[in-house]
Amino acid sequence: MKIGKLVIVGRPNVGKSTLLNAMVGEKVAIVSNKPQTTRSAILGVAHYPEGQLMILDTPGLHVPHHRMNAQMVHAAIGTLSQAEVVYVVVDSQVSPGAGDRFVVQEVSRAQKEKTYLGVFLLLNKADAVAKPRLLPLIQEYQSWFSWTAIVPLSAKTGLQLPHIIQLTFGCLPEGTGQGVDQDVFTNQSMKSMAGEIIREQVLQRTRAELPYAIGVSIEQFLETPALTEIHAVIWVEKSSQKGIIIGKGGLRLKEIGQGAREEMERLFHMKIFLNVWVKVQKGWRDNPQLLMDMGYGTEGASLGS
Ligand SMILES: Nc1nc2c(ncn2[C@@H]2O[C@H](COP(=O)(O)OP(=O)(O)O)[C@@H](O)[C@H]2O)c(=O)[nH]1
Ligand SMILES: [Mg+2]
Repeated sequence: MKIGKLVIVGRPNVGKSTLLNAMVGEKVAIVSNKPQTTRSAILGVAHYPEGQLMILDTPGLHVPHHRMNAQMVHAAIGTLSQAEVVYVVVDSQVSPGAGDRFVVQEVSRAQKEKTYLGVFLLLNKADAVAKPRLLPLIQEYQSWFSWTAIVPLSAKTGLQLPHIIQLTFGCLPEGTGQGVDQDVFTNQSMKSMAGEIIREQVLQRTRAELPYAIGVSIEQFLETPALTEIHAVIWVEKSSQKGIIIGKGGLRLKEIGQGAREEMERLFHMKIFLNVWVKVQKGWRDNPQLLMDMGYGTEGASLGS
């Protein structure tokens, strides 16, 4: 059986987490149309007939402005040292830009320290682009790096997904390891997944600037035979943001809680009692203790030894 360690990097919002979920076949990373949805490296395990891929999804690489963002970018770059295969994901709807160049530079730098078995450029969102428009993109990216292959695909529709998986296993040597159990698909705790699911609901039900200002901590996570009781806090920077999340007559918060509870029950296969508060804490993104509590520490996920 082949076992490969794969790291997915790219600018924010190019579809890295969607790709991880598609490969794993389960939702392990939350997704939204807002940049910086993914805040820490998330491990997903994809099981295929050829073997297993241990996949790290990372926060989007960008020039950071807050301590939280600096930790995110640092953690994302750090994962490159653990990879055997790297996927650099770009959005084929937009021209190659400074953000993509930054990502490729980081991969080039990491490659000086270690030799990868494969480095693929994935032109994601190919479902949304006319084929002739892909050619100039491929030519441009080709001049940036000596890729193992450039593959247009769609994480959303699954277009060309089997092809990239086949190419990936083609790079990996035959191994003797056992891998992890077939029913394991992430290393995240239910507690941290619960926080992420709540954050996804907030991202999906609010607009504009708010996403950057929110964080979720799980204050209590009690498993009983009958149900799992979860008490969570959504942290915001200002009281006006608290108002937005709570909504008229508390309606939006109610929807967030209900949506999150349904998603948790579906993913965890158990009955959930969920209580969500909103609290204002100015500057929480620069507060190391709160960041640790929310799981955005510098440690991040690991692909193991
Ligand atoms: N049309 C299209 N949209 C996609 C595709 N992959 C991701 N998206 C969308 O792009 C947005 C960002 O996706 P996400 O996975 O959170 O990106 P990340 O920030 O790189 O992890 C979401 O609205 C996704 O639904 C794709 O293959 N095609
Ligand atoms: Mg993401």
